[in-house]
Amino acid sequence: MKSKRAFSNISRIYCFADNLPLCKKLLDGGAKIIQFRDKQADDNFFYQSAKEMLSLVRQYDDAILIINDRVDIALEVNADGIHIGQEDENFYNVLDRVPNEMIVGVSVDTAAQAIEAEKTGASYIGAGSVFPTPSKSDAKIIGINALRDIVKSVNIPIVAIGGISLKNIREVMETGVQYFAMISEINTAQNISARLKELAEILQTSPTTLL
Ligand code: TZP
Ligand code: MG
Repeated sequence: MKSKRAFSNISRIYCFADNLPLCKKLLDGGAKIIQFRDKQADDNFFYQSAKEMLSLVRQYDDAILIINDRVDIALEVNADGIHIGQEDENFYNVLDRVPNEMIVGVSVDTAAQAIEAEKTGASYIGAGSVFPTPSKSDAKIIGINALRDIVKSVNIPIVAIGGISLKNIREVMETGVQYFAMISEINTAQNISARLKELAEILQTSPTTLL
């Protein structure tokens, strides 16, 4: 097993951007972990955007950029990380061909998958979808109890994802999960900075040791 770079412990909020202006708003609002996720773009456009987004992210202290799905592009642009799902390129292969310092995140929906991903050398796990989500039509909903099982099953950082909002984030926090990924609750806010601040304040009410 390769020893992977530690996941960021600077923020507990994991954000998503599919374009540069949105990415800038997130960074200006204090976001430190950004995933570039664009399911529609062709490889050329995705590659150009990833390069530009990485240059932007580099202008902000401690901010990191994780690329969704496209391993080759993450390698070409030398992003901080790659995130893959169970249905993407086999993660044994991915872990084999990325440099040691590159973060590798793996989506799981069961504790068994989480244990497997940890054993293989994943840097972190994305666990969900916790709740119904407007942002991923084919998401499997796992619920809070399955999330709690996943949190208990591994020692690498876990990012909870799917339908997390201001209304239910406290319930998610109670599982002991360290990181919280949100697309719609952050990106559709009128004022993204204010929304990020609000979420960060809630998260501070229960400090968790970040992995
Ligand atoms: N993977 C599982 S659920 C999801 C992804 C990418 C979408 C999360 O978006 P939202 O709007 O925070 O529910
Ligand atoms: Mg994927």
